[in-house]
Order: sequence, then C-alpha cells, then structure tokens
Amino acid sequence: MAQYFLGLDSSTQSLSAILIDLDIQKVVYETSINYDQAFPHYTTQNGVLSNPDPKLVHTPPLMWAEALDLLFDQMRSDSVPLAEILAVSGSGQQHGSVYLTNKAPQIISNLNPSQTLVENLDGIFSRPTSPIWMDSSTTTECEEICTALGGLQPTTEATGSTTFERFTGPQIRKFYKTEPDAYNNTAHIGLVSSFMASLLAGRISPIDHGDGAGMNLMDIQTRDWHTNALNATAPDLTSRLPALAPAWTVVGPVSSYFTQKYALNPEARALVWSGDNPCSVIGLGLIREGMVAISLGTSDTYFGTMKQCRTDPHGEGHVFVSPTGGYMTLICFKNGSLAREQIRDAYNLNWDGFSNALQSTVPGNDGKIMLPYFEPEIVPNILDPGVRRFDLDESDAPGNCRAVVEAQMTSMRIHSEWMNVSPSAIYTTGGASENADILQIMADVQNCPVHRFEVTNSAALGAAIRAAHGFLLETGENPTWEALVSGLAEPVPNSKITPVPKTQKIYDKLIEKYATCEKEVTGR
Ligand code: XUL
Repeated sequence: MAQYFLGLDSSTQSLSAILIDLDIQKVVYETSINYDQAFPHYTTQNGVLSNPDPKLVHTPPLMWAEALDLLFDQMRSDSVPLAEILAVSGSGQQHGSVYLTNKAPQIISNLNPSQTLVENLDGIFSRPTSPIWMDSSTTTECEEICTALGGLQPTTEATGSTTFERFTGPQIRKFYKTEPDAYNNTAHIGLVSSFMASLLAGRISPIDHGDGAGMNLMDIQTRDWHTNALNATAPDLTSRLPALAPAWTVVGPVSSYFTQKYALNPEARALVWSGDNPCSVIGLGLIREGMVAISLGTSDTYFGTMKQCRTDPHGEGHVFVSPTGGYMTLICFKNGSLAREQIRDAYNLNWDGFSNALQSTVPGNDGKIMLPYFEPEIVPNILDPGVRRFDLDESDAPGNCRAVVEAQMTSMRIHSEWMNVSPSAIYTTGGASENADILQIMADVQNCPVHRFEVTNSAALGAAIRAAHGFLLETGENPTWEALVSGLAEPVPNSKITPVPKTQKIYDKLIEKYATCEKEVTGR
C-alpha cells in the first residue's frame, strides 16, 4: 500500500513540493511556484524586494503564505492523493525571520477555510517584511553580539558559528535598535521554517535544532536557547521565541484549514520544518558521520557530517544540527566555477582542452601552486582579491589548469580539518561534477571515493524523507536512515571514482606546502 509523505521547500525564489511514496521508494510528484511570476503584486525580483540600499534584502512573509494556498490548489488540480498523505514537513531558507503580534496564536489556530490565508492573516505581522539570508546590513550588531560573548572563538563555541550579518540574532538586534516600538509590539519571532510549519499545524511551531543553529542564539552543545546570546541580542527575547525541538518532532495533526479546504488527510501529521541546508543533508543521503557532499557550482560548497559537536576555531565553517541528530557543517568557498572558468578562458580552452591539460600533468603538479582568489574569498577570508602563484609560471597553461583544481580541493581539505573526521564517501553535485578528471583530483586529495549525485531539489526531498522519519517514529517504528534514503537519495550507479594510492604521499606534501603559502598570504 502506498505510503505518501509530502516535503515542501519555501526557498528564496519559489515554494516547491515533492511527494514520495515510501512503499516504492520513489518521488511520485513534484511542483513549484515561482513567486515573481505567480504574485507580481508583491513586486519582488527573484523573490526579494528591491531596495536602494543593496545591503537591505527583505521579503513580505505574506507572500510565502499566499504561495501555500496556491501550492495546495495546484496539488488538488493535479490530483495529488492529498487525502492519503501521512505526514508533511518542510524546508525553509535559513536565517530569515518572521515577526508576529500577540494575536498570532489565536489567528493561526482559527484559520477559516472559506477565506484565503492572506485574508486570515490580517493583523498577524508586527513587521510587514522579513529580513532574509541575503541581507548584510547588520555588521555593527554582529560586532556588538560577538564582543558581548567574548569574541570570535567563544561565540563560535557557544552558537556553532561566529556572528554573521544574515544570521537571525544580529537581525533581531537591529530591529530592536531601529524600531523599538515595533519590537515591543512583537510577541513571537520565528524563522521562515517555523512560520510555515505553524500555518500547516494550526499552532505556533517550535524551531528545529538544525535551523535554530543558524541564529547565533542557540547553544550548539545543549540545543537550548543560549541565555547570554539572548541577552546580548535584545531584551525579553526568551518570551518571544518558540521552543526548540528535534527535527523529527510532530507539532500536531495538520490544521483543519487544509483538511477542509483541500481535503488533506485529517490524520496527517504536521512535523517541524528545518532549514534548507539541514534538509539537503538528508536529500543528499548524508546519513552517517564522514559522509560529505561537495557541490561544484558558482561557489563550491562543502557539507560535512560528524557525530560529535566540534566547532571551527577560525569561524569559517558553520555548524548546524543535522536532522539525524548529529552535526553538519557548511563551508562555502567563493572561488568555485568562477575560478575554473577564468583559468579555462585565460588559456583559450574549452572543457575538453581543460581536461587534456589535467591529463597531461602529474598529481602534485611538481610543487606548482596557485591561490585562486579571483574574487574576494570567504574561506579563507580574503578581502583583497588577486591570484597568487608559487613556483608556477603564468605562461604554463596545463600547470595553471591543474593548479586551480588542486588548490580548490586542497583548500577544502585544510579548512575542514577542524572537524577531525576523515571523509568516508564524497557525493558531488553541480556543473563541474560532470568532469571525471576534476573528480579524480578530488578523490586523490581527499583520499576518499567520490560518487556523482544528481539532484533537483534536495531540500524538498530531504523534507519529505524527514516527514516519513518523524511519522514512523511516532507510530512506534524505528526506521533506519539507510532504509529511508534507499532509492530516494542515492548517488548515480557506477559513478564511483577511487583514489589512486600512490598519490597520497605526493598530496600530503603538497597540502603542507599549500598551507604555508596560504599562511603567507593571509598572515594567519
Ligand atoms: C546558509 C545560507 C543559505 C540559505 C538560503 O547559511 O545562508 O544557504 O539557507 O539557501
């Protein structure tokens, strides 16, 4: 018998849905609503309001709610078996915050199905727009909170990350400082994830530990609100925040608004939502310590997993709680495709020519090294961009091609060492993951097998799998993550690339030399 679970993804530009049938371990339905196209009346561009100050990036949260109505409408007209869905969960863009008045619990628990969500939510917002993860206007507040917590390392150890402009705590502090009356009028502060979960459950939802870790407000060790961080952020914050809860928490049955209006199964469980990165960890099948995903996109992103909580003393990697109950890290390297393409173009190559260059050079590149900071880099923090070469001539085209890729893989290895977990399997996604020569260097430098992974929406898929996990736990079963991701979140068959043993010594040496060059440039 079919076992349907629904995963939603409230992302920056769209609201998407994935329905899985756990019985046959397949995705059976997918759809997506693009905000700009569906709701021109909010005047968003790429899901955000334009502002003369590029540092201010907000979105009206009412639009996310309106999208929920349209999505259910769409699913009903597509004959999605809504009446048979067993549980729903979701993923939200991380860090974004939603500010509600004291009428919120009453409004949310009495949603009237003969009206729209937009009509129902009249009077619920104490702040009409939500700052989202792209907002970078809180540098002063970051410094204030970080100083109050004792500096970079204590802040990272306390909350999993040092303070970042987009993180929720600094955003709340700025709101309190610049709009004290509106802050006073705010009774509830949630994340995008918990706001959407609240609508589905018909009651204020907890914030899950994964998304909670992206706030600079949660104690990353105990998973409770961190009193000093709260005090450093804004007065009386405790009473404004919901409870924190594990990612498998059932908030309750789904709200009667959805059962009456869209014939959603009244027995269906509404789970807490999580952030898009924690959900993606499940959608990418990273269910055991040491499993890593590397996305080779415009920027390169490194998702690592660990059982124990360790934090990055340099504050470069974020630590979030994984939906498995362990920990995950997100490390973002800005000079990804950007740097590979710059080198390809500088030597007038196409990707085949780039691959030929990798094949015609040797692992370790005879000690030739490049630090590929075409743009200011996030990890390591380089504000003053510029490519630096060591024992590498700019005229050496093949040497430069190998050097840029070895630099990227080496940097990932060096800047994930604080986790103290050797990767056991790497799943790689994104444009450059099509290139087997790049993946061979990845496997050799990381000394770990690499598999290709094809994903469309790992966050929504991860949310659907989490819905299944929470549902089965509540019904007394003890589902294994292996069984849950099987068939749904697995790498491309036969795509495994194995490290070549004799390259290990060569790369150990190169990594040491690279670290020295990097120190020279960063001064750290
Ligand atoms: C993570 C981050 C983004 C958002 C939006 O720290 O800011 O990945 O979650 O996707």
